Amino acid sequence: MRAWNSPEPPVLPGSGGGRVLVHDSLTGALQPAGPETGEARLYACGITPYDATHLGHAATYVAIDLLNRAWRDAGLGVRFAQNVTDVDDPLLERAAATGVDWTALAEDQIELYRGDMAALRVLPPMALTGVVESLGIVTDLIGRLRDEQAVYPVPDPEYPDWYFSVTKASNLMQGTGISMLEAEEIFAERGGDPDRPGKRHRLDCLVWRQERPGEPAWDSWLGRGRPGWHVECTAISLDLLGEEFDVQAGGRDLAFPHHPMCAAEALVATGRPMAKVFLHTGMVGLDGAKMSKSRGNLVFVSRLLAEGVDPMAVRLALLAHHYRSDWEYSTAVLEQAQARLERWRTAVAAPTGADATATLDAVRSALRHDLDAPAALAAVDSWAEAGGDDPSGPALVRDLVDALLGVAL
Ligand code: 5CA
Ligand code: ZN
Repeated sequence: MRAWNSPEPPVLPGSGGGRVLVHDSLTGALQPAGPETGEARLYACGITPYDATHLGHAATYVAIDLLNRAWRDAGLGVRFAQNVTDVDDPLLERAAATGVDWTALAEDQIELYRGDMAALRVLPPMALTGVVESLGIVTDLIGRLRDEQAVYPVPDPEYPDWYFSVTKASNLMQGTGISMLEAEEIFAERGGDPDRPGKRHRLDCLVWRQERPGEPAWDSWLGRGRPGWHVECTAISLDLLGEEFDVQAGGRDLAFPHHPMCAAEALVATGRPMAKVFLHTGMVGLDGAKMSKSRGNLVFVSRLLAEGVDPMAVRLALLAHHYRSDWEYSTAVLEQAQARLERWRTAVAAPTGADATATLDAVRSALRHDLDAPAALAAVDSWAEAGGDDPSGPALVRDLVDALLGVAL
């Protein structure tokens, strides 16, 4: 399915060359992300289309967008893929609870998401790839796992659902820093079923769920049913990006079990882990709790925009926090961003300003060093405060803020 449109970022003077370093969850250290030249391959886990797009989602996608922009500025092409989990338990549960058809709910929410991403000037992926339109790709990948004896149906006469055997992969716990007990707890909280009878290992994850009454289902060699969650991202990312692509990205709530499950499946299917680097963003909260659909403490991008808030102020509010920190949204955060946006707009509208070559260097190197947006904002703040008589300063700042930070002034 289509993504959304976003203007091409301007090309900045002196761009090209240089590496982008990001914190990698696998090694727990800063790592160069992407190749030195050529094309970087990025996969960002997409939304499950209900309750989209809250500020937590937006913060994650804006952070990933900084990587995309930093890569382009370094002269790389970017091959960017993103799924949409358009069939899964939470979506079906919400549709059932609200009496809405699940496909209509998904469609509405995907459209809302597209509008929000475009308004926030997030550069689009090549396409949004839904699970429903990718069933053949998913069942093919499960077939590759079967060839390695890494999937099996549970011996349940009524619902012989298929599971991935985590013991077939050596990398499941790599970089997670958690014990098996903690892993089981988190697995259970995030859609897993450690207690399902007939599983060979408590962490084995569902790859194909047989049809239940009232649930959508499709025919396949695994029986009539639908895919489990993790395997969709493994299949879609490998199909669109190839083996061992550069970065797999998402919020920290995907750091276990989602991304390790994908990496484990990819290792079994291809002999290589899914991605070279795994990037995880911090969680945005409201009133002391992670902003999440299940808690219902959500602030929606579309609601702020409908209230007349400038999307660039929303983007600046998100960028004011380092992508790896957890933070709380509040109206004060938004007000500070609005004030900053006004200061910047006033400064770039002036006929002259301070020389901005050092500002460009500072913003560029802040972003190349683990996407340090707060440091980048501080550099632009200093430029705006300084003032000066350079007639090329304002235009350069307008361009660099557009290209690197995605903020249109
Ligand atoms: N469809 C799956 C990924 S395959 C999924 O996690 N969907 S989601 O709609 O729940 O989340 C979409 C993205 O937003 C994920 O990267 C998730 O980690 C991130 N996210 C969700 N809640 C928050 C939050 N409160 N703060 C920051 N990021 C969040
Ligand atoms: Zn995913």
